[in-house]
Parts: sequence; C-alpha cells; structure tokens
Amino acid sequence: VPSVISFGESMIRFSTKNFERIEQAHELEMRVAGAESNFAIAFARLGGRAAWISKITNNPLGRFIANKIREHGVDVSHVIWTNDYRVGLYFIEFGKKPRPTQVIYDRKNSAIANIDPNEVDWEILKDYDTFHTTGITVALSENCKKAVEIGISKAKEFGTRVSFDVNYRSKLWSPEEAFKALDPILKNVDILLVTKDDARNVLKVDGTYEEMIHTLAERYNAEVTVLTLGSEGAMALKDDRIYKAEPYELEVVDRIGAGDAFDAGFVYEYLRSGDIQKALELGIAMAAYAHTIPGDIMFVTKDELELVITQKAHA
Ligand code: KDG
Repeated sequence: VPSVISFGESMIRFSTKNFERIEQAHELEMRVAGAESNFAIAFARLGGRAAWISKITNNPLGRFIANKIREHGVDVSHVIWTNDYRVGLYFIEFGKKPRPTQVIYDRKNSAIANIDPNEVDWEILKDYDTFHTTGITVALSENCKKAVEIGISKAKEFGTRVSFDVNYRSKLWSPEEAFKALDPILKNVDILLVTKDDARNVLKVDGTYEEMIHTLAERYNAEVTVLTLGSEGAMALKDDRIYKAEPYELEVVDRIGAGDAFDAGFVYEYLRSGDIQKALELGIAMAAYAHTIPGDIMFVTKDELELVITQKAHA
C-alpha cells in the first residue's frame, strides 16, 4: 500500500452560502482546509496510508481540525499540540463572473508558524514512502521554512521520496520572495508538482508547455516533473519522455482543493504502479471531481474515479 506523510497548516475555512458577499452574510459554512491535509485525506480515501504532521493549538477549533482530518483515516497522532498561539482561519466569498472569488486569511502567529523544527520527530518519515509538503508551508514563517528543509533532508537520509507542490499564494508572499526561498528547495525534490501559472510567474520558465517542463526538469532534476495546465489537463516528464492527460468537461462548484486532489491522485498511482500515464489520469479525474464538490475535502471513492476514467477512455 503506498504511504505518505504530509506537513503543513490547516485552518478553519468559513465560506458564504449562495454567493453572498462576506459583508452581507449572517451565516458561514465551517469546514477544514489546508493544502497538505487535503492531500493526505485524498490519498487515504484512495486506499493509501496517510499521516499528517502539524502544530495545533489545543482548543475546540484545533480539535475540530484534527477530528475532521482523522475522520478519513489519516493518522494525526504525530501532530504537536500546544496551549499557545492560535488556530488559523480563512474566509471565502465565492464570486460569479465578473466578480472574483475572494479569500481573506486570518492566520498570522498560528501554532505551526511558531514551530520549532526540532520538535518534530522526523524519524517517523522512515515509515512512509513519501514526504509531501508545499510552498504554502515554506511561506508561513522562517521556522516553517527550516522545518521543511530539515524534513526534506531527513527524507533523503531515510530513502523516503519527497513530493512538493509549489502552491504559490499571493496573499502570503511575492513571486520574488517565493522564488528565492523555493529555488534551492526544489533541487531536492523527487516528485515536483507545479501549475503552469506558478511555473511562469514564480519559477520564471517560459515557452511552450513542452519547453517549460523540460526547463523545469533540467533545472531541478526531479525524478518526475508534473506541470498542471488547468482547463487544458496535465503533463509529466520522466526520463526525457513526456506524458499528457486531457481534462474532463466539468461544471465548477468549488475549485479550491482541486490541485491537492490532483497531487494525491498522481502521487498515489505513481507510488502504486510507477505508471506515469495512469498517474496523470487519476490526478485529472481527482481534480475534476474536486471541482464538483463543495469544500476542500475529497468525498470520493476509488471506484467512482475508476468508473469515470474508464468512461473517458471509451468516449
Ligand atoms: O489548496 C487549497 C488551499 O489553498 C486551501 O485549503 C487553503 O491551505 C490553504 C492555503 O494556505 O491557502
């Protein structure tokens, strides 16, 4: 069974209903969100073994987060609990064209931002095939960045693969700050996951998608490089060979978390079979389903995904 352990912050996500503006809302939906826990949950739901590491304030908000993640079979026993700091929150107002979706973070000085990188028992990485994290964690604080760097070096030492999604968030840092911090980190990544927009705007690669993915592979030398293309599907490069998967036709309900769902599908199948084409197909199917489900969490089964993948292949 493929296994991953991810590391990052999760927050309570409050979203307005029926496209209401935050200013007018008198009710908000309360859910859990966080790129790395989204990934672990999606991975567990596919049948993988998943754990999630974080640091959380021990209060009802923190317990809400851990419980919602555990509910899907993710091991949260390595979470570091503290009585200090706070649980991050974030607010979403979904837009309808031409009004954009708005996100407001309220997460400064959260528990994980104050993590001491040495308080994580990194030895546990030995028990997993892959260590997964994203650029969001690196952006949170200098301590988080150090923790990611230590986690990656420990993973290397233990022969645990590292998968990493650039996951640029403009509310956390500038593209220049992100590039400066991430460029050295990405050189130590085995499975590199990046959107075409982050590749262009943060990692400053240009040209056709083929040229972009080759540049990324040469610069960072990952075992496998994955470039997601939004509504145009996704592509991967391994051993100089390019693989592509076409997107699904879909109606968007909530696109947040689709990238994490893609990553989980790709990494799960890549670890399971090593088949890049199949990994892309599962990633794309996961992303498509994620767009149709309110909230960040992938309430899906492997059977449902296999069915749409088969239907797509025969369409
Ligand atoms: O990938 C989805 C995440 O962006 C969302 O869950 C919130 O983790 C989050 C963040 O930091 O933006």
